[in-house]
Amino acid sequence: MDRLRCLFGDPAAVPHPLGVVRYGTVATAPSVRSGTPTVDLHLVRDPAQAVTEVWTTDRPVSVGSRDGIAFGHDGRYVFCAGRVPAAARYAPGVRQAYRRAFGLLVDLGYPYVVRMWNFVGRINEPNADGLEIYRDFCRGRAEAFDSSPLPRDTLPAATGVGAHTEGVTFYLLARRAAGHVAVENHRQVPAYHYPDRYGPRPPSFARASRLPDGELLISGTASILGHATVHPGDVVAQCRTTLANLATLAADLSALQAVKVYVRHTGDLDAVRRLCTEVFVGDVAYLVTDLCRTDLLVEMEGMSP
Ligand code: 3EB
Repeated sequence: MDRLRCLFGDPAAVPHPLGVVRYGTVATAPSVRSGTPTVDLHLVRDPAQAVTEVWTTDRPVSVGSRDGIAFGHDGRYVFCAGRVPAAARYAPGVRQAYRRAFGLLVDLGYPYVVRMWNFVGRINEPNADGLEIYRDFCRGRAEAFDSSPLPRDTLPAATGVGAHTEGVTFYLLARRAAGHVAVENHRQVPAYHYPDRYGPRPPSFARASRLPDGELLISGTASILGHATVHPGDVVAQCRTTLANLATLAADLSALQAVKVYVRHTGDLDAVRRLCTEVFVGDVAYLVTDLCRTDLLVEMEGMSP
């Protein structure tokens, strides 16, 4: 079928993994391991909560690495992962790493980026200039898109959350062929139009990407209406708003796959899990980490097959 699939489990059980992301207790630079591009993200404190995410289309994969970016591609899709080391200010390193990744996509012939994930250490802390590291990251990312060699018409769906190790790790999925559509959410201002009270450059992402075969890749989604956080301090209400935001993108939330739920406070996990199990049917990964706004307590993403 060649459709893009994501599953949580053992990569060895997948015939042709495009890329593997291990959410666990250590961070490593992306590399090709056991024949597959692999990246370890430090998003878990309790090893029992570790999750391995595997992307595949069931087609044979060619792998490699260049400029610290590990990649796997199968003729239709490429998975790439890169890392920006800890720094006093992130915009230059993020800009450079993104540009290297985009250059690689051009050279490999997969210029249509449909989905990106960004894991930002010390996300809510100030950089050397006092700018919040998430905002610093957004600046570098926006600059990379400003001078991107990629087709300029759409931004990818994305996730931007914290991590327990310093530095920025990112991974992405891109297509060889055009044809995906960026989707916005009428309940939310497009993130790339957020006012500058949220930072010098707005976040560069779309709310979802609709692929030509029908898959819908949904960005990290939070309790934001218009551009404002709603229900600060109330994790249950934030979950309900987030689920309503997801429901405007995907008609049937119970069909979502590879759902990841990022929770700021360990103490909120039980409440979040209770609400999510009422809605999601497939595997759900719960990850405890800081989020891009200090008033956000929960963020959710998934893929509609
Ligand atoms: C939001 O809607 C919540 O910076 O890549 C969600 C998804 C969020 C992606 C990003 C940020 C990002 O603004 C935060």
